[in-house]
Amino acid sequence: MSVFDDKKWLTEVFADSGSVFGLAITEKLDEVQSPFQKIAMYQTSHFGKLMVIDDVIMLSSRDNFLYHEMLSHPVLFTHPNPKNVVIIGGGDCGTLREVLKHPGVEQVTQIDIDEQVTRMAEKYFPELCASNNDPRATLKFEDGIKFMREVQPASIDVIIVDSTDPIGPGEGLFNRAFYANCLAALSEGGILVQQSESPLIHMPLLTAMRSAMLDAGFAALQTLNFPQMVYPSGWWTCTMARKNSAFNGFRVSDVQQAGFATEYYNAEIHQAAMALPNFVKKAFNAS
Ligand code: SPD
Repeated sequence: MSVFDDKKWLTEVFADSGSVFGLAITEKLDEVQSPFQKIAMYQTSHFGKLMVIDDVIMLSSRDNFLYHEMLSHPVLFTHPNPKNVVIIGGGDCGTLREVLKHPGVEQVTQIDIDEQVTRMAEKYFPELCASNNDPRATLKFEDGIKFMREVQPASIDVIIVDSTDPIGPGEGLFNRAFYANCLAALSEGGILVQQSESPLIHMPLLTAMRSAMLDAGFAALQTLNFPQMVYPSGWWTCTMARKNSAFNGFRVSDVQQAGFATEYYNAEIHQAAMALPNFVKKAFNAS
């Protein structure tokens, strides 16, 4: 729930943790009500443009690189040879841009239910959409849950779920049935990665996601943590779930020799993101 008040502060209230996050706004730029959700755009004083969906902050120009890089590069450098990648959600195209930096990726299909998110991103975050015309990219605007139910089994190497919180259209992306369809869609050794909220204030959701992934039949899980100022608590995670086999590190020398630029991600960050605090390990072991 966020409020844009007449003092030009946009504040998002996190009732479940009794906390609030705010950004100074200089102008409301746009608002559309799509068939699925309300999408608003703001100009902030210090964080560039800001996209808010159903009153929940999605991304800012200034710090989206953290989330988009961490949702893309760790999983792509963990899989031995990812060629076919599917992004569920991700309509702002920031994750797509990162995935397309990998020359070995041959095909990326992005499925976001709401075309309006991409149209708004093209207008207000053109830098994130700069690679949308890459011949390897296909943008579909349809239900990602249905897509995953119907896609050819064992045809995808990496699935990235870049969704909203588990409310509204994103709700069905956080349960066992969806994960079971992802598992079937993945090729041998394939990996699903999903944004998995804050370790500090969303632990019940994070442990429920992990349990649902294991219940669906995934062989191994790995949760990575990273900073994300504009999300609740400023501390966020993504969780990787692997088909058939355990996690066994990542391709460190390929990261070090990657011929593309990143702002946050590197081999040391990847290593550090895998380190979990004791309270997180305890919660995972207990669930
Ligand atoms: N609390 C908001 C979490 C939103 C996560 N997804 C954002 C999508 C950015 N591509």
